[in-house]
Amino acid sequence: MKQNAADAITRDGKVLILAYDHGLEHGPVDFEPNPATADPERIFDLATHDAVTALAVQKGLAEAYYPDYESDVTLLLKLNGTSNLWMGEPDSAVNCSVEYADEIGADAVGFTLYGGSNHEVEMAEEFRDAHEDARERDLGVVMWSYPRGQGVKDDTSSGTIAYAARQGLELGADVAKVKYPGSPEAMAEAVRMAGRTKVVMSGGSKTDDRQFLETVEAAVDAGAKGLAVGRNVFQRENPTEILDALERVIFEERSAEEALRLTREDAEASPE
Ligand code: FBP
Repeated sequence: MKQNAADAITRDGKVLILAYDHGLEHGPVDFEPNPATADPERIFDLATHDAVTALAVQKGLAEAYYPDYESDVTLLLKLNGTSNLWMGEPDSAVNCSVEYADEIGADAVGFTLYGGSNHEVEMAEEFRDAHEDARERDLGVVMWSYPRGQGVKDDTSSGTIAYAARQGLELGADVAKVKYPGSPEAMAEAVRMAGRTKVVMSGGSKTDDRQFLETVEAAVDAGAKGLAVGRNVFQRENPTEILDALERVIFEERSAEEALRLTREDAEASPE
């Protein structure tokens, strides 16, 4: 069962998760660069792009918008999440049950684990329940594996990210989403530690097209299966163009350079 549970959120074994839980996790500040993106419909529309294998949202957005997109978008329901207003040791409230995620049409569930936080034990126990409930329903399981808190000195060091990826494997995630550890070698080590769990890179804050695509290329070359990205897509002026380029890097295994060139040529050939 484990090897097939995540099929719904992959394409040719690769993954491109469009993440849109920022209104909860970071607040409206993340919509400022592109104010129209405060409207969830914009992002659900984007998620119909061929490159997107799943859209990750919280329960409220799924309830309100997913009924209009059921046939065009694969739903990855994020089960926990906390606002930036919370100032305590990293923790994440469980906002949705697996049963309810399944009821509203999720193909997979997502769960954040803050390894190293003083709340790690409770979070891992909550993950256990979520994981086993998801297995009963044959839903894929994606772990946002983000070591942070008192036990973590450097949350993107090679050792920390390899450990984060390994936590995904040990605890049963189909996909472990980790931050880029700064070099292809460190990413390759995370991939090695994750074994049969697919590693995807977290998009992070917005960077320029070339820098972003080159990092994605490096991660994919190092064995990552793709990307889970929010701001680096929806904060751009033309999010569809960057999805076109990501499709070329992740699914067609082209270089960042080539993907950029082809995407620019397409834009010139059919200007809006
Ligand atoms: P980004 O690509 O914008 O970083 O989005 C991915 C994501 O994991 C979101 O799902 C989540 O809201 C955010 O990053 C968490 O970011 P941070 O690690 O800064 O709290």
